[in-house]
Amino acid sequence: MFSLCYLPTAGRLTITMIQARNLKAMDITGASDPYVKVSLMCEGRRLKKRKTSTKRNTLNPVYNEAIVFDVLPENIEQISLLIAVMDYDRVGHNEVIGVCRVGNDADSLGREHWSEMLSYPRKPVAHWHPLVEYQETTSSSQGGSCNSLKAPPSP
Ligand SMILES: [Ca+2]
Repeated sequence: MFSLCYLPTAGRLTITMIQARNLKAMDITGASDPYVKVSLMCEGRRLKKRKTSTKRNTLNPVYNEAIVFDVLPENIEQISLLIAVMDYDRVGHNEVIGVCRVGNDADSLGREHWSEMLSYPRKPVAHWHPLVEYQETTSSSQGGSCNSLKAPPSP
């Protein structure tokens, strides 16, 4: 479960990772060491990423951690968030437990959550999201309107 909150005047998108439950066990201990990686995406490209702390040996982690991205109002329509729950491993690669997406171009709940956030600016909106298996999407789109995200706010 996470909440989304957008402040149009400040151009600030806040995602608060609240908790997850019934995660898949990735370790032989029968549990996982989950942390959440949030990527700010634009047309298939990752612009920025942030992650939460790692909760050790649990399938029901509680985070209550806020992640903030700067997104100008003129760019909010083009971006989406890729939220990946990861299992930390001391040895070898960290594995993806599952992902979900929110944004204008996301599926059903991801799109509804996003439009609810835009309809109620400054108000955090929280929802549970199901995790799906991660599939790497190959996108060859380059440049385009994403470049404008780096522009400074107009005076
Ligand atoms: Ca692990």
